[in-house]
Amino acid sequence: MSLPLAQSRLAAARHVVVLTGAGISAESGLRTFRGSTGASAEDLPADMQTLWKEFDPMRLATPEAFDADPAMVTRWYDWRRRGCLAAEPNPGHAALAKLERDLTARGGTFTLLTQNVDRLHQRAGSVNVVELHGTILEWRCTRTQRRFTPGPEPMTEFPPRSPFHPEGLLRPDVVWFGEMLPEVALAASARAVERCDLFMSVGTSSVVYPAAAYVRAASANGAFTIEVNLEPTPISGWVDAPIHAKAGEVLPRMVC
Ligand code: BJW
Repeated sequence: MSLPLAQSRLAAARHVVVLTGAGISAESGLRTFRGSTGASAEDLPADMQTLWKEFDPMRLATPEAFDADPAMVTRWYDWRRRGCLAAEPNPGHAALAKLERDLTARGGTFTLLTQNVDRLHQRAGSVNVVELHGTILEWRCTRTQRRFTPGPEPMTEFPPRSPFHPEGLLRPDVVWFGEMLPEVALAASARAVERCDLFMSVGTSSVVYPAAAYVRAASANGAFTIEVNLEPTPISGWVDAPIHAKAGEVLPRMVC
């Protein structure tokens, strides 16, 4: 019922915003933080559970955690960084890149707001990508804030020393709980959300703010709203077209 409606609204839309979360990269083999994995949780070994089932976010994804144990935090982030480098974009990422090409070719606009730090959208060909939570592929000096791109090999020193300052450490250039999102990303998101006539939320549990507030803001501005998720989330009850399916299967059908 919702899929044909979503398809026709997408075909008619001119200014589209898509917000993605970890679920779109699940079919590339990257673990989500929360929510459904598409399998019964009891059947899964620990290394296939959602991240926050196996690891405590307050001990890993906050500035306080980094200050308390920078070696443990950077070791965990280097492990995840290498997982992102080894992953490949999937048909869901490719479909969004095609949607951007099609829309811009017919004079529309497309903005991809992603909470993901894995850069798989860019590798699939998406261009107008706003990284709300930064990227795990770049690290930055705690003293100078200069960015550094580590090579593909595993890091050997934890915490890694900064090449830019004798007392600096390198930390992943991601946004932890309690940290502000990058100002340019916030400004670009606000502009895109305000002007869009269609907003689609894909593979996000819609519980982390401020990203979780964008779909409501777009709806209040009159945009048609679509959700693609394996399971119901806090927004499923009121979006115009809730679609409960795998992003990698349904997005290529929506963007044909
Ligand atoms: C599939 C699928 C398939 C699976 N197909 N679907 C207002 C109210 C309440 C709290 C706050 C608020 N404003 C700010 C806060 C505090 C906080 C917050 O939101 N807390 C909530 C948890 C309550 N926000 C912040 O601190 C943010 N900063 C900020 O607002 O600064 C100002 C401020 C500070 C303090 C107080 C007030 C204001 C920063 C948030 C940073 C989030 N960082 C992380 C880690 C990034 C680095 C890293 O990668 O380690 O970002 S946490 C983690 O959650 C990560 C994600 O980007 C983020 C969102 O997760 P996402 O992407 O939705 O993934 P999941 O795993 O949750 O969901 C996956 C979904 O996919 C599931 O639903 C599955 O079903 C589905 N799925 N397979 C389709 N194949």
